[in-house]
This record gives sequence, C-alpha cells and structure tokens, in this order.
Amino acid sequence: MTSRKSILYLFDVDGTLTKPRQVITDDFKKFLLEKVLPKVSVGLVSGSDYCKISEQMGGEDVACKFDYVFCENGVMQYRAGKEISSESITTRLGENLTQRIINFALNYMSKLELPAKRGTFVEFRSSMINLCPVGRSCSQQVRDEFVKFDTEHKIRQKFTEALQKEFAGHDVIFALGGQISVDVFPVGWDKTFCLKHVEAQKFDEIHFFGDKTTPGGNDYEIFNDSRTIGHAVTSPDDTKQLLKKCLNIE
Ligand code: M1P
Repeated sequence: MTSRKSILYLFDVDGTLTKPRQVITDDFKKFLLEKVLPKVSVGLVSGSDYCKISEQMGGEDVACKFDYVFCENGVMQYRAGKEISSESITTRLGENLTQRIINFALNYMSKLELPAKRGTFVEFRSSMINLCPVGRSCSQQVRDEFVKFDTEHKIRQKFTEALQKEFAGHDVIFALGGQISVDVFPVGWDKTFCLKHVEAQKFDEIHFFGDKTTPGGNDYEIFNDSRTIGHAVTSPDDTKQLLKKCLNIE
C-alpha cells in the first residue's frame, strides 16, 4: 500500500530525473506528475539553486507541483514556489575563512591548463560555494569536453584533495556535486540537511533516489542515512523503471 501521507519519495535531480544540467523529458515529467505524485509525497533535493532546479523541471509551474523543493542540499527550502527557510554560508564560516577558500581556489584554478576555459569560476550561493575550473558559463560542448578531460586527468579529484589538505581542521566539506564543479559547504550541510524539514510530517518511509551515492559523491550521506531507504540509480530511465517496480505502475 502506498500513501501520500505516509510515504515520501525524495529525488536527486541531475543524473536521476534529468541528464546532467538538462531539462526533464516530457514523458518522464508526465509520469512523475500523473503516476507517482498521486501515490506518494514527492520532494526534490539538489545541490543546485531554485532557479536551475525549476528550469530543469520544465518551469516553475512544474516545480511548484512537487511537495518539497530542497535547493542547495535542502539548506534552502521551497514549498509551492515560496522560500520557506535558508541559511548563509558566510554567517556559518565567517568572512575570513570564506575569502581564504575563494582565494585559494582562484589561485589553484588559474594554474590549470584545460582544453577550454570560460567564465564564472566561483558561483557564490546562499549556503554553498560552487567552484568550477572550466567556468560555469561554458557551452554544452565545452562541458562535455571537460567531462572527458576530467575523467582522464582527475582534475576535480586533485583540486578537491588540495582544498581538503589546505583547509584540514575546518568544518568544511568539498564534494564532487555534478560533472564540472566542486561544491563547498559547512559540515552537516549535505543532503541529509533536508530531512529535518520533514520530521514533523512523521512519514513511515522516506525513500531517496540518487546517482552519486558512493563516497565523495553528494548523494552519499543521505543515501546511507538511517532515516532513508536508499536507491542507487544510473540514469533517468533507470529511475523510471525502478519507480514502476516500487509503485506497481504498468
Ligand atoms: O547535480 C547537482 C550539481 O549540479 C551542478 O553541477 P555541475 O554543473 O558540476 O554538473 C552544480 O549546480 C552543483 O552545485 C550541484 O551539486
């Protein structure tokens, strides 16, 4: 038996509901809204901000239909299109440490030679700093080239290790969020953060679906949390097949 009152399905976005940084297919969107949402409560939890999540869901009018939208790992919470709560990374880390991280990252990235570099190497969000060696303003083609180069040369892994070494002893996490960047946030501000926002609802089961569930990935903590039933997926198609099984959908 499934029920909207007692069961919550939480979904990562990139690689789980959509291809990385792309918009959800019409077919999968229809499936989620018409087949999944009537059966269970649904929440989205992503490292991205509200603007990107809404865009990837096909618009804010679609994002509003889900019960919860947890942005920046749930440190920013939206319901029905309205911001409910948020936290500030500078308040938590302090201006001094925030600047040291940014300065170290810019210095490190300035020495990298990549197939291409574009703009916006540091994206400062409310509760997270996103560091991007290729530049967030890159085209899909430059993104794809970087992904190949990174797989071969481990650019982000080495960058993350250098950051961890430099800031050892500070309460900061450096995680490989998506394909081209590194997410920086205080300890505890990983995706498990969103679980405190649903405590009051006393769901009997909270399922989490994500594709970055191994150590260092940004789904790892919530996937392994004792409060969730974790499902590792490999693509949006894989997620859809799993949902059909879990919810007995033809
Ligand atoms: O999948 C979530 C990640 O999406 C983006 O990652 P990238 O651009 O590197 O593929 C970023 O918004 C990142 O912060 C986020 O965790």
